[in-house]
Amino acid sequence: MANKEEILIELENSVRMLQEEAALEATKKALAAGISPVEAIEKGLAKGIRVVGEKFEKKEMFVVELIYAASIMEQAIKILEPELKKSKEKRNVIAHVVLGTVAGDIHDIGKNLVRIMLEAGGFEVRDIGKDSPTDSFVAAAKEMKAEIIGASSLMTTTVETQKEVVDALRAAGIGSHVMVGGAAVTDVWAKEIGATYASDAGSAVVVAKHLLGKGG
Ligand code: B1M
Repeated sequence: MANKEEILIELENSVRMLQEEAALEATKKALAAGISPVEAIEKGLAKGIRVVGEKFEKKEMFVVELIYAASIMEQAIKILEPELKKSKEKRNVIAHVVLGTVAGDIHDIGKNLVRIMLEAGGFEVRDIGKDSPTDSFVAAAKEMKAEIIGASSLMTTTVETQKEVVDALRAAGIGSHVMVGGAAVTDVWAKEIGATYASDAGSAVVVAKHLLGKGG
């Protein structure tokens, strides 16, 4: 049986080389070997898809290949999802979160992982999807009386829209915490726009609890 390191490399390589069957097999192998789904994603699948992104940027891969890599990743996450959600017990809701990818940005794999992890961590999440108009963040925040608003952005061209979300919330008199994340986002940017940065799905839970003064 392959060891943990080998399986993580298999996960990374199969996504990187667009080998769908191998990626799904390696994902099942990871579960059988007791590798945590978060590790399988962060140290395997996601590393592979980021290499695809770099190759796309260098024009060594086409957009169809980027789309195919994303579909492999999504299928693999579906296999991991039940395990990801396992820690979700019946308990009181810690707080309410509105979560979306900002307008102009259709990337949602990372945002969906953040949702799964927040839900598993005891938060009630209203996922308003990808390419979400700023008004939708404001409307959902009001409706849900959300303590936290999460805005994801993967592109340098759409991070500015996170600021628009913060400004629109404040203009509507909503003082909820705003958490931002995504590949194009930094801690410095988050501070600049009056939000809080979370680097990955696991730390989004820690950051969300911290914002509410609930440890983590
Ligand atoms: Co595109 N894309 N893409 N893409 N894509 C990037 C982002 C890019 C960096 C690739 C590159 O060129 N190197 C580049 C952006 C460049 C820039 O910044 N300007 C890019 C581009 C250019 C584009 C298009 C414009 C390409 C085109 O059509 N010519 C187009 C965008 C159209 C649009 O949005 N208007 C496009 C499309 C796509 C696909 C549809 C093919 C697909 C997305 C499918 C989907 O999401 N359903 C795709 C993909 C897969 C990528 C890369 C390769 C991988 C993204 C991903 O899923 N990563 C990406 C390269 C990269 O990110 N390095 C790229 C895996 C995921 C687990 O990680 O999303 O980072 P991530 O999420 C993490 C953390 O960031 C964090 O937690 C997650 C889990 O740990 N996190 C949060 C995310 N959101 C958070 C929110 C939080 C907290 C933490 O709080 C609220």
